[in-house]
Amino acid sequence: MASIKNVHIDHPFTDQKPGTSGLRKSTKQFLGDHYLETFIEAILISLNNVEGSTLIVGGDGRYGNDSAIKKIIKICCAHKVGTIIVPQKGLLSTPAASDLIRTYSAIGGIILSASHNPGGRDGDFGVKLNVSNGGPAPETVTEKIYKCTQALTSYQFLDVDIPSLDSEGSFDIYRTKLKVIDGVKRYVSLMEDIFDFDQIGEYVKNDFSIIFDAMNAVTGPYAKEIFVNRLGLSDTSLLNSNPLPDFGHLHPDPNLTYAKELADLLLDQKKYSFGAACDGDGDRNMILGKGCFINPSDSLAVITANTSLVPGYKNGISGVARSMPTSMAVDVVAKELDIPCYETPTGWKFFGNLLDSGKITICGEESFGTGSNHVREKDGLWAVLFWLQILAQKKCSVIDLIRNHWMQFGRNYYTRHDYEAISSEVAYQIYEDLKSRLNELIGSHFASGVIIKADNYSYTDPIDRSISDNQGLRMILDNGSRVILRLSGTGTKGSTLRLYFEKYVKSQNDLFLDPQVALGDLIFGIDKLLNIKNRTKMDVPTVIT
Ligand code: VG1
Ligand code: CO
Repeated sequence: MASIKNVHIDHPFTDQKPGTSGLRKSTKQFLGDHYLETFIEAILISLNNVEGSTLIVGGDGRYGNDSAIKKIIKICCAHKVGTIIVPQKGLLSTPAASDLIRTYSAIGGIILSASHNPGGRDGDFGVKLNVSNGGPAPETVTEKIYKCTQALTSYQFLDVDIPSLDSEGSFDIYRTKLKVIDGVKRYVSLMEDIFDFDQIGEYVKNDFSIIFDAMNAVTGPYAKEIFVNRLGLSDTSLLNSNPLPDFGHLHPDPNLTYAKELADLLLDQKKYSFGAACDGDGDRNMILGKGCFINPSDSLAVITANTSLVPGYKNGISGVARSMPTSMAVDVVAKELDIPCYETPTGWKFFGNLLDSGKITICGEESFGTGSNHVREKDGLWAVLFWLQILAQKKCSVIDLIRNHWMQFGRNYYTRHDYEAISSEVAYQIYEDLKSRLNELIGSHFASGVIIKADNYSYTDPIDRSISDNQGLRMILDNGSRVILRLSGTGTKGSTLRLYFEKYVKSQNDLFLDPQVALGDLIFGIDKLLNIKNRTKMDVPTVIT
């Protein structure tokens, strides 16, 4: 007979503060006694009324996924959660989780992922909480959870054996129903509702060569079903498509540094017409063409400009939103389409109210994230299919598509420089240095312009009027150029400094430069101002996008 056990711990864990997207720590820390358990207990307490409710649980397959899911089920059973839905093998991408929450009217979902951070015993682990609209928990909820952990010295669990999660089935455990479902089917049918698979299939089979890199993470099974079984491509169009606990030592962050194998195939060897990759939990995407990389900010603008070509959006879009550091390329398109464009802080949770209220249909971030109102998360495979649908309709190459876009709308040159895992003290000094000088910078010359605005970005949510301060330091020039500085909220080692540079160009003669050259004066200017290379002792950033 299964019984509920109460576990007491001596001291609460005081470091369980969720960051930009969930709680992320080293795998070792999460494996420590009671660490995961207390955080889950705090989530269930903070959600209110979990008794009898439905909860979605799964993860990106990284080291510890299966055992963490089983621990969570036991704690949920003790809290008398009504139904727990777990996809087979516990594999669940973040966008698919968002969809399942909405489909099953669940109270929320727990996604075990540290997203684009490396996995394995020596990597990172994480817990993302999504709420009943399918989106990441808003700050009010994460604050409540954090506060709860500060005083939490006990948790409860049902002492019972949990059945294997390897195959579909339905199990009664104490007062809870556990349903292990096919995790891929429902997501793929959602994609089929939005896109014309027949048209994409015809195009990619006949005129096109395509390669998709799942980075040994969660999108492998979804990609196999979509690209091979539904669109009719061969297995060889998939790279790294078996989810592995350590992602095969890959860093599952789809950018030019960490998805180098794919980048080389497209940019150096020019082997394929189209290439794409997704991150650990499947919410990010990188798009490449033959000899051409698509900056994620441009991707958002191209998607927005072409929604009429995709069946799911043929009735029009209500508006768009981008995170503050994302380039204003999408603003230019929104103006042309005469639809509103909102600016939000970094992190998908800030799009939730705008999507729920119908004010926006499409949104995105410079960090390889794009999505729409079909779920409440960024969605990597959705973005890949979106690009394929546009290309199938226009029957053009990726490079022609982006060049034509710039010729029509002008180009927002854009780059992000990341200084990863630097000393927190140095990062803090650089940040505080700029913060303290913001006022005096207004009116001064910088690069090829004059600074007309320098502030610490603060956001008031247009729907619930909640205020989020300290969302990034920004300098805006009289010629529209912007330089932004933020500290990452997803890293687990030291601090990561992010610098964002943007410059708008309309003249047809200046559209095809290397962004590092086009933005050279801004890049030089910020280093001169803050002495970044010297202070970090790094000649070049860890990652340049
Ligand atoms: C980063 C990105 C941000 C994104 C977040 C979560 O946050 O900059 O745009 O929403 O990761 O993405 P930060 O605080 O490190 O800059 V994921 O795919 O890691 O959930
Ligand atoms: Co992610």
